Amino acid sequence: MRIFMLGYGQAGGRVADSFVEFANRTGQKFVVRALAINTARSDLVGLQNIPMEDRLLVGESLVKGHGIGADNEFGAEVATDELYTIQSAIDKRGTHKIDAFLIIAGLGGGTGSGGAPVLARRLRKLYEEPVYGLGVLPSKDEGSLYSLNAARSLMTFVNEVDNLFLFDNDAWKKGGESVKEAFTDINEEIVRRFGLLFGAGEANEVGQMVVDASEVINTLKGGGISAIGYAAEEIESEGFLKKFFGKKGSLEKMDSVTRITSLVRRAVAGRLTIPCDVSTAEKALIIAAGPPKELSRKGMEKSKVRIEEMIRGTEVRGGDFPLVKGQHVATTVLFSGVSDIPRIKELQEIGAEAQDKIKGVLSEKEREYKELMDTNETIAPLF
Ligand SMILES: Nc1nc2c(ncn2[C@@H]2O[C@H](COP(=O)(O)OP(=O)(O)OP(=O)(O)O)[C@@H](O)[C@H]2O)c(=O)[nH]1
Ligand SMILES: [Mg+2]
Repeated sequence: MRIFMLGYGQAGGRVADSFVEFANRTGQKFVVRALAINTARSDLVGLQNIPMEDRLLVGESLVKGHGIGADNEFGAEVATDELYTIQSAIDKRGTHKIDAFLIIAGLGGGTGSGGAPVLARRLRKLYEEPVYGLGVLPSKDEGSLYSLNAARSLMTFVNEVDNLFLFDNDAWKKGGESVKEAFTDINEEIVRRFGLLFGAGEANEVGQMVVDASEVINTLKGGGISAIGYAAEEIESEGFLKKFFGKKGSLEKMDSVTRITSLVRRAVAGRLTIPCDVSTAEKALIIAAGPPKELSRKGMEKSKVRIEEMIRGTEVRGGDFPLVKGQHVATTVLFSGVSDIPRIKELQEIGAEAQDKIKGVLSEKEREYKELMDTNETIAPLF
């Protein structure tokens, strides 16, 4: 499907940049245009793949290109002020060839966390195409301000988009590695998963049951939060198979069915973009990618039945993403409208605690300051 990507803030810009790199590297055409929007000039300069003319600095009169330091209310204000500029930047690049918008933002910071929901609301008013969000959740070790920002932004963002994909940095960072060191790896994981989803329907090759953009759109219809599972496996060469199993034939045929069903099982049981209870999902979409002869129809049908038994809803779609020269078979399972997400509860709890603490500190500071000033009654003020 053809996507107009908007990377808002640092995380948003970097992830969008990784998508452009991925699309260029793999020859996929799903990124029609990618626009990076930020209040920090240095973040925009640091991008590597989004063309210079598609990097938009906003809020310059307010913050002089220095970012907004994790103040997401301010981030929302800047976005509101700059909506017209952003909107014209989008219009100038053209939206007639697209199937959907995707607004990507880190929800823990200020610029993207505050700006993304504001932009989503405007885009949904202006365009008929669906507007999706991809929200990156902060890691626990980033502190409670980030959790508070994420909890607040999330609640707004989910209502302003047609569907919100979540990705949890905390679930994905590796042990011993700080989140910052891990960003390159994490962003690669993000684009691999979403690349399969968005790339499907734009395949350059023909196949039996190719996934269409409308199947992705219908799975996402109804809104809420979505999670994605993924698994991949390298294909053994035929020489390898012959050597170990003698003549191929029935063995290989059987194998392609089992391969798809077991890959789908692994995609579901493995780490999701946001850990959640998938049995609460309303809809699901299974995509199998790889060389056409490996994409077993029977394997797909069996997997669809299995996922249907697993989720609350009944709408399970499935299809192929043929990649003639692929060396791997990969499956992606999209769970749409999931409702049991422990990490959101956790963010809300930490956020509420932080909010109380901030209020407490403010009133204490006021009282102490008053006391401090009251003790110096003998000194006359300057004015
Ligand atoms: N996955 C991923 N997360 C990132 C990346 N860069 C930053 N983050 C996360 O995004 C959150 C911070 O948001 P940023 O995008 O840096 O903030 P911003 O939108 O630029 O806003 P301000 O800098 O506060 O003005 C933190 O939770 C980071 O862990 C990245 O490249 N990849
Ligand atoms: Mg920033």
